[in-house]
Amino acid sequence: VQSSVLGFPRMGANRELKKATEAYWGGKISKESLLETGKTLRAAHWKLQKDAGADIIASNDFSFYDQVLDHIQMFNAVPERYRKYGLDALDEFFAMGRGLQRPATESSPAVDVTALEMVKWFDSNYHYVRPTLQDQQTFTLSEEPKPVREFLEAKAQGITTRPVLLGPVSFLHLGKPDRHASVDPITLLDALLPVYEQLLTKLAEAGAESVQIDEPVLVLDLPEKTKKAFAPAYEKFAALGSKIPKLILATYFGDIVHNLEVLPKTTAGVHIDLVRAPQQLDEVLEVLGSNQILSAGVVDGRNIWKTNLQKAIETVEKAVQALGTERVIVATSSSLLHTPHTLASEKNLPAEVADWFSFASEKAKEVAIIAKAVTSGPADVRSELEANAASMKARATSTRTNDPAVKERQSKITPDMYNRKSEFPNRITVQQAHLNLPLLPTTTIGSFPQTKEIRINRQKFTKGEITAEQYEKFIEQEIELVVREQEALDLDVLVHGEPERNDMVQYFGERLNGYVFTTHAWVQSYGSRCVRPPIVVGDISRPAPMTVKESKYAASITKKPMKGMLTGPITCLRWSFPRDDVHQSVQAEQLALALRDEVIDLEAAGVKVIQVDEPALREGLPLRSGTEREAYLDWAVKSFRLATTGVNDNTQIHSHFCYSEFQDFFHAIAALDADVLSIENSKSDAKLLKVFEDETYPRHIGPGVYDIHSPRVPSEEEIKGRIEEMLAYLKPEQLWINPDCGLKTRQWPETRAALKNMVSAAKFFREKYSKA
Ligand code: THG
Ligand code: ZN
Repeated sequence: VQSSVLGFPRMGANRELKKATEAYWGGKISKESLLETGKTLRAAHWKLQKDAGADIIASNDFSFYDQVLDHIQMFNAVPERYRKYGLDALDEFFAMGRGLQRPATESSPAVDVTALEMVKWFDSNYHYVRPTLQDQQTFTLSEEPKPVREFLEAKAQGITTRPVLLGPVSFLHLGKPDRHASVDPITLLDALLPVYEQLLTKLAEAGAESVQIDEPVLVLDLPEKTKKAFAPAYEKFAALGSKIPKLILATYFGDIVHNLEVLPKTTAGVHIDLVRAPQQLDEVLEVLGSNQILSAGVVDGRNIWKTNLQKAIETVEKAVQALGTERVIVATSSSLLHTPHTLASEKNLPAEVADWFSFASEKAKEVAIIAKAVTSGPADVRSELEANAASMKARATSTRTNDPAVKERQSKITPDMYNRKSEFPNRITVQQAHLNLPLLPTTTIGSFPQTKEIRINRQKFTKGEITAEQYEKFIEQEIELVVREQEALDLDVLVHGEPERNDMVQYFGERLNGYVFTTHAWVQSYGSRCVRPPIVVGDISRPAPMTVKESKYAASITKKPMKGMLTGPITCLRWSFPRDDVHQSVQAEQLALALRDEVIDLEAAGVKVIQVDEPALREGLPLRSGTEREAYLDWAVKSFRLATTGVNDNTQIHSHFCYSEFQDFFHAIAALDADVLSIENSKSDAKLLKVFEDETYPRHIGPGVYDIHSPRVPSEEEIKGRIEEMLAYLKPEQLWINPDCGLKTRQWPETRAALKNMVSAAKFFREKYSKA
């Protein structure tokens, strides 16, 4: 039995990749220097996995931004609006990832292009860049394709890797037609396959024995035509015989039982996720071709809990009984991209708790141990197995995980705790009187630029170089600055800017019982951006108010309404590493009770508007429709309501969502009963607005009027155009004007400029309606 890792995190133990990439964007380091950092990291990560004992190690899992974007460029599926500038390949790549706005120079014309759409990778907190395809889309293979380059690079280092590719069906299914195109991506399969053929041939020539070809869309409900695409694609590959490497078709994040009839039986092997969907093992074993290998994903690629080795070994042994040792591989459930680099960097975790965790580097060792135990018997790894069993037992029986007071409170939740005091029409009337807002009120989503100064001061405080009083004073000054900026811009509902928060989830995790947090456990979210999810280890409760001091101060220094900012229970849970020993609905309810207290405390402190963000509500949706989805929505909506309905009618509850795929989801958003919603909209081509053709949304709503993920400044005219579009679907009385997400990743000059244009655009329509 061999062991394998499906992919390794790219950032480096100290986020070296993030730092180098941002330095390159900032003009501080050369392209060569950035490329060198990438190379060094790849080499270190291959070696680390090899030393851990993993037999099969992935290459081409590295990317300077996103692996799907790598494929877009490698297949020359770069839209003309980027290509026309004739940029250097790396700059074109980044232009697609994050947009590019650059004045003309003597040698090059001005560049102004927005980013390609970025969407959540299945139900994870990772974002991929969406292939954007044309009606007459053609594909050609780039010269020196990246997977070949990186395979050779590892080979030179003495490691024969297994390159990973995104499969053709998934590549197309995850894509979409470009703005003015109407192509159905999957119909481009015939055009795409020759490119895969060439690429696979080149990989074989370079010496690759096998290739991991990811077809994660097999875990989804697929339209018939997508299902039908598997056979022609994989028959074509099979016909190439030994001209191409052996293919291991990889699926993850769910089961593939509902798609077994289209699972290609001609590949050398199939990888399945047995952490997320252990129940699929029997059925997959049954349909596997007589020579096919099973790659058994038994080490969790999505969470940080130590693997229960005994259980994993039993699962793998079951597969071995059916197939024999030669036809089974022990693997991580998915790429380890979604886990932090190494537990070894964590110096501040309580020792008891640290022993429960396993990050990417430790997981690479786990697959090797499991493979060894199955191959040569437990005696060879006795001490590892004993230590693991002891750790499992310690966690199960720890007092840290169980808090009777929290359980007691959960048992006392009553039905009225899920409802506001009156219905929206009554509430909005008293809120209007209370807040006195103009038509088309303007606001922002909550955060303002996290400047270097803020980061430095936070760091100094964390290191004990400045006192709590000095830090608080600094934060107050920052809040005042942000308030004055917003007053100068003439925004209507202000925010305090969140200078005290590192992250909208981590910050709360650090203030709640039942959580532990890390110092280095970063996970890539998109491009160079990382998050450091706190870890839920036990029952959750709020020892003290978490945000009241800052919001109260902010409200006290302005006459305009101040919006308090909280992260909702589902988002707190989804963007943490949740417990795996208690159902997530229980953890969400505990979070909801803690937030309910916070909401009520904010109201008491004079904060009239409270925004409870749930940007992760949608990504938590089970990937397939059906009863599981309904059950999720039920507890998710309930937890939001539990958190937010404790206030009086005149307190306005806002919520925010970072996505616009509402078609199948609208009823859940409406069921939250939030008074005002702000949602992402700007990059998705008015897709969101189409929902309002069929549905009348009864409450207030602010679809984002510009994309904050890019440094480019939208003009007033551009924003007016957006607002005009919205007014075709929504009444002016219900429309709010706001950017489409928080502004923490932006710089001040562009923020000021964009908001100025936004406020002017809002005023234009406000005047227009007041004259009418
Ligand atoms: N927090 C968490 N998850 C998220 C978001 C978030 N997922 C979706 C969306 N927002 C992703 N967006 C971002 C935006 C900015 C950053 C991370 C994810 C970011 N990170 C800092 C960085 O990489 O420089 C690190 C933050 C810090 O210094 O603590 O800016 O908002 N959990
Ligand atoms: Zn957002």
